[in-house]
Amino acid sequence: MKSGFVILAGRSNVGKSTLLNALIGSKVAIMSPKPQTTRHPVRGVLHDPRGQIVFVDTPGLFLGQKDPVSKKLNDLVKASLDGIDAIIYVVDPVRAPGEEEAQIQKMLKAANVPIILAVNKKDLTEEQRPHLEEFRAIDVGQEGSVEISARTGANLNLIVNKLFELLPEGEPFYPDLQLTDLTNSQWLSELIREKCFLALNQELPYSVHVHVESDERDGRLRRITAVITTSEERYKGMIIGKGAQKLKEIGTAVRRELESVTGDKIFLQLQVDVDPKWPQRFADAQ
Ligand SMILES: Nc1nc2c(ncn2[C@@H]2O[C@H](COP(=O)(O)OP(=O)(O)OP(=O)(O)O)[C@@H](O)[C@H]2O)c(=O)[nH]1
Ligand SMILES: [Mg+2]
Repeated sequence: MKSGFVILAGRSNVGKSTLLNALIGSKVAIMSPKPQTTRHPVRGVLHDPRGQIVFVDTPGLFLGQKDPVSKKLNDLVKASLDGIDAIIYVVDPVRAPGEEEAQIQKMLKAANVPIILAVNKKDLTEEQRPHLEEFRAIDVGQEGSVEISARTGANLNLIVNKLFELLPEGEPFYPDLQLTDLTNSQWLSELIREKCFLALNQELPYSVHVHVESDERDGRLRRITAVITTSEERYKGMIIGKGAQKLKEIGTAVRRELESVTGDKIFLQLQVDVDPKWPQRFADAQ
């Protein structure tokens, strides 16, 4: 049997988390059209007759902001390259490569780990992927290149086959049924954060942190209370919205998804708090 750790690396918003979920066949990581969605290196476990692959989804490298959260996220990406068996380098031919891509490639070349280049979003037309040729031409010394769609699952089997060739023999790291290293409460916080990202405008997402305060079962009813913390008073107003409409929209989206995944009836109470120090606290806690 084979086993090993494989990291998903690439700049922000290229589809790493979408790819992780598609590879695992279950929603382990949250996804959104906004940059910097992923904040923790989330693990997803693929169980296969050939062995076990532990995929590590990372925060995208993001040079846009100099706040403590972004800096910490970039450090996390670099640190997670330690002790892994292979890298899937995910790129998005919709956007021009630029400085972030150059930095990632420098990091990857220095890592001395087998790389598979995954050119994502194959489901889009060639016109929608104007930078396809530039990305096809990337040479980071990769073992192979695959054009995939994380959204439709196209060609993901080619990645998995290649990985089983590359990975060492070894015992599985996780028990048979375990798909992720996130606890229920961590996953729940992430789900709430995803719904915030989807409901809110561009500048807000980096300023949102979610903590689940309680999660109790009462027969088939599950009662959850969670606090959404943001760094400024004006953001709090935006999250709550006129007549609490926005917060209601976020709550409904969380409840719907949770009910469909678990089959439970969900009672969800969301509260919004302001704490200007949370970004620094987040960075310190990592
Ligand atoms: N058309 C298309 N869109 C995709 C595909 N994969 C991901 N996306 C979209 O790209 C956006 C970003 O996806 P994520 O999976 O959150 O990207 P990420 O690389 O994890 O981003 P960060 O966590 O911010 O680093 C989302 O809107 C996805 O729906 C794909 O194969 N095709
Ligand atoms: Mg992500």
